[in-house]
Amino acid sequence: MGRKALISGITGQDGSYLAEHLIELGFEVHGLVRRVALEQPDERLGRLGHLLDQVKLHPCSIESYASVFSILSRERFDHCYHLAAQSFVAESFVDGFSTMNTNTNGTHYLLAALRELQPGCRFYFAGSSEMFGKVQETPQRETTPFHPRSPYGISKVAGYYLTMNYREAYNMFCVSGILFNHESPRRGYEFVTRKISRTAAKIKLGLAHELRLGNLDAKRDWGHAQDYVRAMRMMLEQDTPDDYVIATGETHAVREFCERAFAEVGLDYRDYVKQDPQFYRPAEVDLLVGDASKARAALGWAPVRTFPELVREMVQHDLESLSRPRSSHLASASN
Ligand code: G4F
Repeated sequence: MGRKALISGITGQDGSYLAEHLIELGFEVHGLVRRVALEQPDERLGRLGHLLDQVKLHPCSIESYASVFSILSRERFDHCYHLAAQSFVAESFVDGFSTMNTNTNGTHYLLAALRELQPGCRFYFAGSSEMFGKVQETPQRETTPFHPRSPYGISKVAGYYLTMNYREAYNMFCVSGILFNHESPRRGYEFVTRKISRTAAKIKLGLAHELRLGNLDAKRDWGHAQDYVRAMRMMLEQDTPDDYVIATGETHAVREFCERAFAEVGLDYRDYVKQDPQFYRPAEVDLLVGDASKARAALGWAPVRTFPELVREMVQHDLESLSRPRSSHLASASN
């Protein structure tokens, strides 16, 4: 019998790469999606277009325990990857209530339903380097104290401790991956890397004339999402459950991402990037850089893509997709 995996958030960047990875390994892959995604597949299932005949999608609201319980009472899984979340940090300052509700209760509902119905299913929680927030040490590792700086970061700390509590209290195989920023051509347009790569490509093609950003001095440890989903699966295949930092160990400023992305299309970012107060956050995370040596030693995980390769891939993808005729470019809008 092949193994079965359930992915919440399968329509997102990480969910789509993880689904591909698990299918390649022979898993039967199921995904939880909002009903509206099934009603508007062209807009909402874009990243899964090439996989739709290989995954089974279940309409589900992770904000409803009954909805989660109902799916888990119908299908049994070996792995459950909980990636669904309101993941845009800036939005969490605008609507902290729904961010906390979706991210905290969604995690709790899945854990509680698994405990009730299939406690042997291995559970992965998408933790985040945003939990370190105002960092207490550099680089950040599994033992670094948390100091979240946004409702999003706080919701992830809550999810992390819920996951740990189910592991300790009920002896379930529950782990958190503390993933640092990870990007790709499938990244949502609201995140800074994709906003930069897309707008640099637009400016090059004469479709935009400037790029408005917030804090250019914030530093992030940016890896490639395709490398990071491998680590999620590896964590669930260990003998004992544990939490791991996943990061490249390098940090770069937003300004440097701009510099490289614009250089990729032969432009100087200083001629186009304008700082705009509307994109500043009420509390910023100034510097993130992770130490993934535990994951390297225990999982044998290491990133493959470098930072310059990541920037190049994103900009070239946006340049190509924007250069295509309108209909085909819509089809690949969220690749
Ligand atoms: O791309 P960002 O929005 O990502 P952020 O806030 O670091 O969070 C991402 O990574 C986390 C892992 O550490 C995930 F948990 C989370 O879900 C998400 O995927 O912003 C990166 C930096 C910030 O310092 C922000 O202030 O870029 C700065 N920035 C400057 N101008 C901007 C902009 N960010 C956005 N989104 N848009 C701007 O115009």
